[in-house]
Parts: sequence; structure tokens; C-alpha cells
Amino acid sequence: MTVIQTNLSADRSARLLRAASEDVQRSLLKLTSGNQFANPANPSTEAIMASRHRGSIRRLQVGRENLTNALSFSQTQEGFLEQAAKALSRMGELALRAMDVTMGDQQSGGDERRFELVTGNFSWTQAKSDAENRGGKLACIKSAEDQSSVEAVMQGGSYWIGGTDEITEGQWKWVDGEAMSFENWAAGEPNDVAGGENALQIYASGKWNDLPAINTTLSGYVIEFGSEDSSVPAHESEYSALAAFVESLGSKAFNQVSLFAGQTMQVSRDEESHSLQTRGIDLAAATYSSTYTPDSEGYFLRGSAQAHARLLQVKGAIEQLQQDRATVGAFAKGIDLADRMLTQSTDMLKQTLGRLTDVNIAEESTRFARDQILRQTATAMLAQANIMPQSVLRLVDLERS
Ligand code: MAN
Ligand code: CA
Repeated sequence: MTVIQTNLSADRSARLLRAASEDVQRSLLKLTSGNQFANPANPSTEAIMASRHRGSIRRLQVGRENLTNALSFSQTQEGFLEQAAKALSRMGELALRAMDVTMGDQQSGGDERRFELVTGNFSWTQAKSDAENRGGKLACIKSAEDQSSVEAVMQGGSYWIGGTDEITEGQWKWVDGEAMSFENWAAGEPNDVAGGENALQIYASGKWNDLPAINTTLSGYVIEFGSEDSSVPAHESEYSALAAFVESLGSKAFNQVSLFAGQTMQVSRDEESHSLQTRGIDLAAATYSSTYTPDSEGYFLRGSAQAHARLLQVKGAIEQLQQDRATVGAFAKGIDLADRMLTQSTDMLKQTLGRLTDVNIAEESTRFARDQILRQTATAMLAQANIMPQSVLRLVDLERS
């Protein structure tokens, strides 16, 4: 707007117009943005408070992100620790079983073969794997001497022993793979009734009969220990697999952060640098590593002394694991609580911020309308003043009204 400087009335009118235009502009900005402080050039106390509130809300949000990450971390830890608990519990069972088996070994004084009766209802297939779980195998009768040793442990029933022709019908072998040379069949046996008898039974008389390997149960079987062609017993290999699994958990990570390397966890939750802290879980600690570290020859459960020591180590690890899981659980709870508090604070701040900044539409619209009228009037005044410098009095009058 061009202003004729010498015309005082025009000058004053121009100023009025500028002010009125600015007010209209401001109102328009507020109304369109919905924000009370849309004009940053003119911060009020409320505007400063609002900006502080916004800052706090941002920091709280960062705090909440930290907490969310920490919670996921803890939950991942717990998931793995649960698996570790299952593995350790099974390792304990295996160590216990190995103690039973190997104690028997020591009683018999070493390498000698030895037969024992195991009672209980088994099919031949079940008896075979049960014997293996005990670190032995179904009895293989390879001589008259073996035959009488087996008969000596029997208790008046008929039992399973380790013969089978399941690979080729009619070709009987022992479970260690050796072909049968000594035989003690009952008269007319093996008769392979209905083409389905592939497993070896020893009658109370000591004579042999073929029976189905599955779906037929006897009240026990004769197990054979000793003079193993040093094949690794089932409990040893199962323990070894579980040990490797527990050990492997130690190197698990979450977002590249090691889960179980024992470092202290710290999460800052707000701007006052309040932080939650918890001790680390260390799966490499001796309490755990003793359960998954084999002896110098790679064995875990060789001999009853070793099995017994292993059992104690597993017990210790299980106790430690219970404490560790409690620690992780407590930390997760703390995080959850802190997160709830932060959510509440954020909500409250947001409400306050809303009260501070939200535009009162009714009030502002009225102001907008008034300012617009003033501006139109001022425009008209300026136009008049520019043309008629002599009508000063009328202009002043108009201004007063
Ligand atoms: C009888 C005989 C055996 C056979 C059994 C099956 O005892 O025929 O040869 O294995 O029945 O139950
Ligand atoms: Ca038969």
C-alpha cells in the first residue's frame, strides 16, 4: 500500500490498516491450524509452557521406546531360558539313569558280560529301546554258556531276548548284527505264525519261540551289559546333544545385543535419567558350563562317579536357572510398571497441552469477523485520506466511532 507521507491522516490510516490486517492474518492462521500459538514470532507464557510440554512428551516417548525394547529383550531371554530349563531337566534324568547303569557295571567288576532281568510289560520293540536307554541291549545268546547265564536270571516267566529275523524272513540275527550260530528253538519253531513273527521269546523252560515284535507283550526281557564294542550308549549321546543346545543358548542375541553374556541391563525411562537396572544372565558361568563341558575324551556320563558329579552340576544349574528366570521376570514386571506410568504421564501432558493450545473457535471467529470489518474500514479511510487531505476532521470522527 502506497502511503503519502505528508498526509498525516493517510499515514495514521495506513498504520491502522496494517494492524487490522495483521490481526486478520493471525486469526486466520489460528482458525486454519487449530493452534493457539500459530504465530511463533510472538510467544506467550502459555506458548512457552506448551513448547516445554511438547519437549517432555517427546522425551517420554523416547523413554517408552526404550522400555518396549527392554521388554522384548526380557521376553526373548525368558523364551530361551524356558528351553534351557527343559533341556537341563532332561539332562538330570539322563545323568540319574547313567548312574544306575554304570553302578551295575562296577559291581560286576568291569568288562565281563552280564545278563539281568528287566520286568514290566513290553513289546519286543519297546524292550529293545528300553534296554538301549539303560545302556545295554537285549540279551544275545551266542553259546550254551550264555544260555545258562540267561536262564539263571529268569524268574519263572517267558521273556524277550535279542533275536530277530525282521530284515530277511528266516534269517535270524542278534540285535548286535551277528548271525545266529547257537540255537535253542522249541520243537516246531520258528514257525512265523501268519507271517508275522520276527522277534525272539525265551520260554520259562529255556526253549525259544518266534513271536510278533509289536502288539504282543511279555512281562519282561533279559538285558545284557558289558563288553560293549564301546558303542556310545543312548543316554550319553542324548545328553551330549542337549549339552550342545544349552551351550548354544549362550551366544544368542537380540538386536545384536547378547542375551546371556552376563552384562548388566540398564534402561533409562525418562529425562530425569531414572533408570531400571538388572543383573545380567551369564550362561557361560561355571554353574551352567559345568553341565555342558565334556571330559577330556568328550564324555559326559561315563562311569557312575562322573554321572553322579554331572547330576549335581545339573541340579546346581537348575537352581541357578530358577533364580535367573525370577530375575528376568521381575525386570519385565518393572518395565511394564514403568511403561504404564509413562503412558499415564504422557496422556496427562497431552491433555494439558491441548488445553493450552487448542483454539476457542467461537471466540476466534468473532475476533476474525471484527478484525476484517476494521480492516475494510481502514482501507476505506486510507483511500479517503489519500484523496482528500483536507477532510481530517471527518476522518478523526470516523476513527472515534
Ligand atoms: C503258539 C505257537 C507259537 C506261536 C504262538 C503265538 O504258542 O504256535 O509258535 O508263536 O502260539 O501266540
Ligand atoms: Ca512261533
